[in-house]
Amino acid sequence: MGFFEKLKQGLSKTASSISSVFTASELDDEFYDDLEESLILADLGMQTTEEAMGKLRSVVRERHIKTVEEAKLALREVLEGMMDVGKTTLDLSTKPSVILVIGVNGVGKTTTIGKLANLLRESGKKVLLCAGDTFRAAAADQLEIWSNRAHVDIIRQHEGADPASVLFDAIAAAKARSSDVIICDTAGRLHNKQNLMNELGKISRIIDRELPNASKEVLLVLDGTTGQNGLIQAEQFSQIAGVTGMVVTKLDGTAKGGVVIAVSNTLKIPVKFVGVGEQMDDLMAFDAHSFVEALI
Ligand SMILES: Nc1nc2c(ncn2[C@@H]2O[C@H](COP(=O)(O)OP(=O)(O)OP(=O)(O)O)[C@@H](O)[C@H]2O)c(=O)[nH]1
Ligand SMILES: [Mg+2]
Repeated sequence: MGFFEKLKQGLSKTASSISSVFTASELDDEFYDDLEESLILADLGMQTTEEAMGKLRSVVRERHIKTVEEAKLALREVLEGMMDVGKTTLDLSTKPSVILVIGVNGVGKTTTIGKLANLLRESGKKVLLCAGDTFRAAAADQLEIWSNRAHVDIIRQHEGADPASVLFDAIAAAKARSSDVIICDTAGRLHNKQNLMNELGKISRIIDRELPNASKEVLLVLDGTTGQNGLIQAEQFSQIAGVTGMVVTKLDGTAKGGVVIAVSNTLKIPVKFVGVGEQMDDLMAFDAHSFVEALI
């Protein structure tokens, strides 16, 4: 199955409730009410839904749109525009570059790192994984399994080690081995914001000290099935960590796929990747155009 088909299949639950709205015969109040309701159900959230509805009404007015089919195309355009909040590609221009992967427990950080490592290796990059989640005993083991699957190196230490020290080792190894990209896993503990802030701050300082001119991406992972709740958590995370991009996972089979639009529109941070399954090739570079086409 191609990527677009996979995305379309993943989003089918979300898409089906929206598409029924477009079987209406007239662009009347009932149409707008139904559409608004379906966007909220798709988990775009109140704020993003209201903005989208307002924009759609203006476009319909300005262009003298008369048919439901034309309104559908206009809605796609509006939503695509709302997701245009920054570059969706990674900046990996230095050797090495660093990608820090952060997010709440269980959202799919480690899995995403495995998939991303594979994608980057396939594109010709020499990748080094850093087992920066030292909080949980099995975390480094899990990352090591992914490093084997993706055929990339890994630097790890014992459980309970200081994540900044693991990263320090990884940076030294990356320099010695001429790696192109270091991808660093982290523990996701939001229940103690201060701890988290301290830990991420320490990690950032190590990068700034050891690789002062390196390109640095901070990817915040969000579980797409958690919808608006996940978005609130993501918002808190994004305030403390200088996030440069979002990854929305578990879009396979959720009815809440619209959260991707809410994420870009409310956080004003571009979604860079989406996860559509648990396998190695289930991560795709995000493309707003294909996304709205699969959704609507
Ligand atoms: N269906 C589906 N499952 C996913 C996806 N991404 C991750 N998962 C699953 O989500 C679960 C948690 O993934 P992890 O990668 O361990 O999440 P994490 O954020 O590293 O978790 P912690 O290390 O505990 O904070 C695993 O069972 C993954 O297989 C996805 O895109 N689709
Ligand atoms: Mg993990």
